[in-house]
Amino acid sequence: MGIVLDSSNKGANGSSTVDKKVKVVFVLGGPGSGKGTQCAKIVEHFGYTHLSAGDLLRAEIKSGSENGTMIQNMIKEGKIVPSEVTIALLQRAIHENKNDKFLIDGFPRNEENREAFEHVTGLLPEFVLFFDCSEEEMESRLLSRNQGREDDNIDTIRKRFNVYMESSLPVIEYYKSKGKVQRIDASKPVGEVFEEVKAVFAPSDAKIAV
Ligand code: UP5
Ligand code: MG
Repeated sequence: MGIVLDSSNKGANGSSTVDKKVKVVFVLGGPGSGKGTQCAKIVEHFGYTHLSAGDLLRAEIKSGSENGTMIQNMIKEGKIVPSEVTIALLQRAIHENKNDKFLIDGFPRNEENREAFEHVTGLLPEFVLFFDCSEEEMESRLLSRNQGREDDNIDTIRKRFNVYMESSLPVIEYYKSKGKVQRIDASKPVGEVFEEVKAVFAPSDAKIAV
């Protein structure tokens, strides 16, 4: 598979480790569980920077990058893009941002993603926010999203669910075994879900109210 790596994500000494001290929270959950929706609210209330791996990959397609066609084909098939591509995009986004706390949404999606990210960046998540939602509810949300996403059709949605069950749930299980998972019941209305999310972030991280 033709993967083109961009060396611009590397530091001056050629090392690819993230060299500033940053705090990372992984936001995981099935397709349509509400990761993006809740991340926007967390940004607003708790001052994190939101990095959606899927959004970064879609921007890479739009930018006409040499990896664009490969990424587009993987997304249409609901497959997981090679780690080095996604990690390079995440690393670059972290480097380019002055903030020191990041929500990484939709990544890592398999064990290999997880291991490679740890190895390349040296970063471990503070915790993992897990949006737990029934497949029935996720499917209905995706089918009524209407934002023109090429993967929001029933064929691709089924493939995304399979990949989630087979490859992504084991990552959540891994973090559970490390005591790092904060499970949220994501099938409730947006506001109710956020009440649960707030309880995870507040009070330690809350912006000081004035
Ligand atoms: N909605 C949200 N919350 C709701 C609620 N509580 N009640 C009712 N409706 C709710 O929400 C989805 C829809 O539901 C929206 O219309 C929203 O209004 C409504 P959203 O917040 O967008 O859910 P999210 O979990 O972000 O769903 P998304 O479709 O983005 O999840 P995926 O994980 O499938 O998509 P992602 O963009 O992360 O990845 C897409 C593809 O990119 C993957 O399939 C894969 O091919 C590739 N990819 C990689 O290869 N590697 C990566 O690391 C990341 C992605
Ligand atoms: Mg999303």
